[in-house]
Amino acid sequence: MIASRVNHVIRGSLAAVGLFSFLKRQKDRRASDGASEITSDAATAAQTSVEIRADTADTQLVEASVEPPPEHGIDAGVEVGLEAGLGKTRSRFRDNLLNFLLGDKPIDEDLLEELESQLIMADVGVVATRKIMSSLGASVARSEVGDSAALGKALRRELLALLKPVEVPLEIPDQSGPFVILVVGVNGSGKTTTIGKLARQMTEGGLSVMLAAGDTFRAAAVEQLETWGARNKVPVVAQGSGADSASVIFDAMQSAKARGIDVLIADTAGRLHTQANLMDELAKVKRVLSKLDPTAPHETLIVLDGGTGQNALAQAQQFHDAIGLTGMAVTKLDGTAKGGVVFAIAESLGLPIRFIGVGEGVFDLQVFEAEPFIDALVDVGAPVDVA
Ligand SMILES: Nc1nc2c(ncn2[C@@H]2O[C@H](COP(=O)(O)OP(=O)(O)OP(=O)(O)O)[C@@H](O)[C@H]2O)c(=O)[nH]1
Ligand SMILES: [Mg+2]
Repeated sequence: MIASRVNHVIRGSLAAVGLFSFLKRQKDRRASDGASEITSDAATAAQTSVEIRADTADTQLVEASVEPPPEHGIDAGVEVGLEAGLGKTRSRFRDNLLNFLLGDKPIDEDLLEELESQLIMADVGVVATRKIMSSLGASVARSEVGDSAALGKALRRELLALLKPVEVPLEIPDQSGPFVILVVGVNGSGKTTTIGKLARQMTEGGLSVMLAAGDTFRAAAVEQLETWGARNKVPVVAQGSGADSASVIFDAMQSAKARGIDVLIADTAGRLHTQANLMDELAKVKRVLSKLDPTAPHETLIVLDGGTGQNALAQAQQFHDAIGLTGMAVTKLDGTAKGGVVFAIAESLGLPIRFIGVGEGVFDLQVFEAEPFIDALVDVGAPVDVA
C-alpha cells in the first residue's frame, strides 16, 4: 500500500517535469518472455557484429533467469519524501546554517564570516561558497539586505541560483533506435541500484527497457543486474564474467534495436579515473556504440555517492575530462550530512543533475528539482522563514 502510494507520488513528479513522455508505439511488439527473444537476438548479433564478436567468440548471451524476489524489502520501499530523504543534510543546514540567522541580528563582518564557515562545513565547497558570499556581500553593500532574517532569504535565493541551471531532466525523445544510457562511476557509488530504480520508473512510464550487463568484472555484478531485471520484468543482456564490456553492450544495442526497445541502460564496472586501461574501456564502449548509432550513447550518466562529499566533485570532473558526461545522479543522500555537495557539483561542473537517490528501495530515486530540494533543506519547519 505504502509502496504504491510512493510510486504514485514519484510518477506524479515525473509527469510534472514531462519526463519519459515518449509513449511507446512499440509496446505491442514487446516480448512477454524475454528469454527466447534474447536468444534469437543473440544469433542476429552474432552474424552482424563482426569486429566485436571476434573478442568474444566463446561467450554466450544469456537472459536473466533468476526468479523475481518477493515484494518486500527493497521492492516494498518506505515512504521517503525529500525531507526525510535528505534528513541528515537537512539537519545540518537547519541546525548549523540557519539557526544562527535567527532573530534580528545586524549584519556585520562576524555574521558573514560565520555564514561562510557554516556553508563550508555543510559541504557546499569553497568555490560555491565564495560565489554565494560575494553575491550576499554585494547585496549587503547595496543595503538590500539589512538583518539576519533578510540574509536568510537572500541565501535561499543564492542557493536556488546555483541549482536552477542544472535542473535539466532527462527526456527520452521519440527516435527510431533505442535511447542509450551509459552508466559510469567509481566502485560502489550506486550505479547498478540506480539502473534498477530507473528501469522500474521508465517501464511504469510506458517505455520498453533493456539492460546491458557491462560490468563483466564479477559474476556477482551480472547477477545483481539480472535480479533487478527480473524484479522489473525487463530483459538483461549479459555474458560471462571476464567478457569484454564493449562487446556485451554492443550486442545489447543490436538486440535492443532488433526488438524495438525504447531505452537501453548499460551498467559498467566501477573504476577510478587513474585506472587508464579501465577509462579506455569506457571510451571503447562509446566508440562501438557509435558504430551502430552515431548519436549513441545519448546519455553518459555518472552516478556519484553524495556521502563522499567533495570527492564526488573530483570524480565527476575526472570522468568528464576522460570520457565526457552528459548528466549526473547523486545517490545516498538519505544517509549523509554531506548533501551540500550538490551545490558544489552544480557550481563547478554545470552538468545536469538528472536524479537523486534517497534510499535503497526501488522507488527511492527522484527527478532532481532545484526548488523542492532547497525547500527540503531550508524551508520546511525551518526556524527561520527563508521563503
Ligand atoms: N541508502 C542508500 N543506499 C544506496 C543508494 N543507492 C545505492 N545504494 C546502496 O549502495 C550500495 C552499492 O550500490 P550498487 O548499486 O551496487 O553500486 P555500484 O556503483 O553498482 O557498485 P559497483 O558495481 O561495485 O561499482 C548498495 O548497498 C545499494 O543498496 C541510495 O540512494 N541510498
Ligand atoms: Mg554495480
